[in-house]
Amino acid sequence: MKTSKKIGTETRAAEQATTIIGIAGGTGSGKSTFTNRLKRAFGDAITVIYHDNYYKPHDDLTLEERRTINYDHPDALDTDLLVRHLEELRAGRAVDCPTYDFTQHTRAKKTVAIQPSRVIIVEGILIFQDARLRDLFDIKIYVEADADERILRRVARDIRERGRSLESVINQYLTTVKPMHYLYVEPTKTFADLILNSGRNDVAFDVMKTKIEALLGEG
Ligand code: UZR
Ligand code: MG
Repeated sequence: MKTSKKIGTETRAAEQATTIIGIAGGTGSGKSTFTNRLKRAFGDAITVIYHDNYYKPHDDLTLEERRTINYDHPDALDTDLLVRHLEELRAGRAVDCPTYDFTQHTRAKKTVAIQPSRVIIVEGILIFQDARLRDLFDIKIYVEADADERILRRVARDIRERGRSLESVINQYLTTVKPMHYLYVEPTKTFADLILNSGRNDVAFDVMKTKIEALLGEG
């Protein structure tokens, strides 16, 4: 929350009123579930942006080739675009957010208009990896879960929702997801203001709900 004094311009006023909350954690940690729970509690009063929607498109490659890309490396994401969008939103301007088709491993055609709001939640495995993003976040939360629980959730989800086979999930997990998690995701826990226990998050939810209510009620 960039409070402090009024500086005069409309833009600056909008900037001051925006609090950006980053929610990170490994794949399958429950970060989307926690984020969605907050979104359900506040509806249109808050905005949620998923870094997952900012995976770079690879229209020049075939589906087979796209399946082999390392999506757990920071370079797989168009973080420049996300940073620009957050700056726009903080300045009080709406943005057109890309969307992603996980079954086809590419950007989907439609975009979603995202309106500026007082509270913006940004969610993703690698959002604390980028220094520019870290600087944009007023509150950083890391959702912690054991690796066995994360892979179990991931298997269930990727088969059910992302059109994968058990074999492909296992293969992807061992070749990229797991090594990249320990290289790029887990070390960013150190940047978190709050580390939340995935399996026991009712208290954390209440704390964040109270905090957001206070932010929305302010001035
Ligand atoms: P969450 N991912 C894909 O599987 N395919 C893509 O085209 C783009 C991303 C996966 C990515 C990462 N990795 O582990 C996961 N791989 O989406 C992040 N391999 O999403 O946090 O919701 O699990
Ligand atoms: Mg998710």
